[in-house]
Amino acid sequence: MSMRLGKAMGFAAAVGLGLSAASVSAQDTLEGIMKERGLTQKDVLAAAKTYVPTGGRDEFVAFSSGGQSGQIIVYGIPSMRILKYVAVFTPEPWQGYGFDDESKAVLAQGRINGKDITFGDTHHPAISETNGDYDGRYLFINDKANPRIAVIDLADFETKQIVVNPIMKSEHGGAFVTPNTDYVIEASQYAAPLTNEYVPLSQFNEKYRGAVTYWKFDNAKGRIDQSQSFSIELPPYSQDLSDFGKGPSDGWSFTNSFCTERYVGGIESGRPPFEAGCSQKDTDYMHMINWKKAAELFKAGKTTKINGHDVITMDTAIKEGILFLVPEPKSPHGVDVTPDGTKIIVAGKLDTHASVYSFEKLMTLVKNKDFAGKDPYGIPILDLKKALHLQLEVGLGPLHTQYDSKPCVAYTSIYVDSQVTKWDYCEGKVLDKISIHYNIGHLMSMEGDSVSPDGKYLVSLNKLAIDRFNPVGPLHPQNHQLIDISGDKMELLYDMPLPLGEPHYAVAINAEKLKPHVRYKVGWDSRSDSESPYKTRPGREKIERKDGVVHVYGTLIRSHITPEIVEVEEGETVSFHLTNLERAEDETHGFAMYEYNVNLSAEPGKTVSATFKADRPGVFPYYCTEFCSALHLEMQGYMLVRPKGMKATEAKFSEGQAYAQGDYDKQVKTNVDTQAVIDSVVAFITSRNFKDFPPVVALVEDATDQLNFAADAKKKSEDFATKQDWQNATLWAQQWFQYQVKAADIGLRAKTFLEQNGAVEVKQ
Ligand code: RUQ
Ligand code: CUA
Repeated sequence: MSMRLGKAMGFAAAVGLGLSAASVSAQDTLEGIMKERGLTQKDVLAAAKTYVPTGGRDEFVAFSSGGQSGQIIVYGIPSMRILKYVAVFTPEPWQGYGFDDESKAVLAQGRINGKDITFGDTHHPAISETNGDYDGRYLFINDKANPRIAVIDLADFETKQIVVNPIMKSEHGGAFVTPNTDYVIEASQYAAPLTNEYVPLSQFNEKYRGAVTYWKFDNAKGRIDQSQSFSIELPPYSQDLSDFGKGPSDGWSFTNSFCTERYVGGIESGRPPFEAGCSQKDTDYMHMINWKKAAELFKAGKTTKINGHDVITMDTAIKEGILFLVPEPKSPHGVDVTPDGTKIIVAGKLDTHASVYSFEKLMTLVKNKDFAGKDPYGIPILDLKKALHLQLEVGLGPLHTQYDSKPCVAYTSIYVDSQVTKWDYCEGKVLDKISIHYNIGHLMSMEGDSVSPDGKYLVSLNKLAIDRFNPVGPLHPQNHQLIDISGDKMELLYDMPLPLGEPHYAVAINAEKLKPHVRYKVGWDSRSDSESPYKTRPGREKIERKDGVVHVYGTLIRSHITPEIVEVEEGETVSFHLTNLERAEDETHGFAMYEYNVNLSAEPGKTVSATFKADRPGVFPYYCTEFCSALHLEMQGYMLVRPKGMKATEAKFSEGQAYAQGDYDKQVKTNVDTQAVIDSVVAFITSRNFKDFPPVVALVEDATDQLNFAADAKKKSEDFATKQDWQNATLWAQQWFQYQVKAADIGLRAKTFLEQNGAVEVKQ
């Protein structure tokens, strides 16, 4: 069928010429599409379970580690639509992260021994908790390569703080939080001296150490308080994942380890490699630590300072009875406390079993000092058999465990078999298995780390995608697979390619618990969460030279940057401070400038700064990078750098006189007509219960701002008109019109919202 005929038929259908059913294309029926695309009933069911129609919202929001990208990936479940990348350890231009002075200061907190680290190997995100339930306030994530923990505020999804671990050189077992987010745990991985000095590997057993750090979180301030944080010295075993107790086990934390052989490698000199040397023994150790008692020891000053940080030594920990070891099957990886806190599940990478420890049994052994022995450092070892609730064969290469809303039901990732095993950890039986693609690492159930998991969905975070997607070269996307766990049998619903890797762990929260704001108070420094000293109000824009710096106090609003012309002298340090005056949702302005690596993002209300040295004479255009309005391309300006010693010249403008009185009168008439439209929209809004709709209240606030600007421009145009300066009178009348158009646009958005959301008429 030719294009033209097709169009004609579409037109005929539209005007209701009643074409017969036979001419309805196969593309118009479900059966037709299924046939054409080769979809099965199961496929269509899966699509229906995951599809979120336009404008719809997801039930859960997942925060995934972005791996070495140093970011966090935010996506919705069940649609698996990516919503955001949160910049954490790595500069990210779109968000201006690592480009504006405010976020540079956050990244600078993550410097190690004076060096900038511009990546992070993120592994485990954790959502803040209240009484063991996710509360949606904060998010934490660790960096394995350069031991650091970051704090992200979920009020605006921005990274607020990075803390550097003062004693570790490698870590893995973070971030996990206590049931009321009093502490965030970080456990080391590859042992190293806790000081920064050189120690030969021949002294590995004596001088290399592991550690676990308890970072104190100040819930009121939303920041980690380093002065109230402490660590416990551990043997040079490779500590791994950690988890905090909850309910009956609250007050304790659990940290796995592997390579308790303390093997030091050396393949280059003919010794067997680490992988062989580190898997000789049949068991490794879980470290069990009474962190509440440890916190008391810290407060009582029973610590030693290492690199200025408080450390409870192994000797003190043993003497005070806060540190125990529990054997666990060969090369364990995950350690996961059950939602009710009564059991701890550990899986050994080289063992086919998952081991379920009973916290009650562990405590009885501790209380009765019923020890099976001591490790070389004198730490009491509990008896494996006496501590177990049960062991169950779950598959080859079990790694991590997540929990269902149904009691006693757990899901364990099976790396080697590429499967998920669903099992009952109370009774010890396998309930179901499902294949994934391929080599699953972590898995995530909804709110699966909390005291009350939501069940419903499970995401399999696979290490390999291999053949699942369109090929894009040797580096493949990652594959997150969505699994329906609401019934008895697990059902695979969706494959999502993730183009940032390698994601290790993810956590998902019920979307209703997240209430991020859509704008900042005008003049807000979002990184320090306080009013910016550079906040600038409309009409107060200025350029000020102070202490050798040219401070440009500017504003951004559709569609101009004030100031539009900035002239400085070669060699001067320039500091742009830009405040986005918008109140409307999603009206972000960007700011990019030639040559100086300046690229800012100013969300509504935000104040951001960029400081640099204007080191050569020249002309440097700047502009807004977000397509914010019809006249976005005109949102531009120039920084002029005069050669050193040259006098400033008064700008002479060359555009000439274009307008006469007739033009002015015509524009004013347009404006008066436009105002009538605006008035009718305003009348509609105010006659409805708009105050019951917060998004509309915000829009009205914003429209009012625009109308005030319009009034201001109107006044200016009239002043020029009285002076018969028709050029400037007309230009200001056009500007007055610009503000009216923006007000009308916002007003119409508000009116549509009210119409679509069942607003009712109210008596005036
Ligand atoms: S990791 S695949 Cu949590 Cu870093 Cu287990
Ligand atoms: Cu502001 Cu484009």
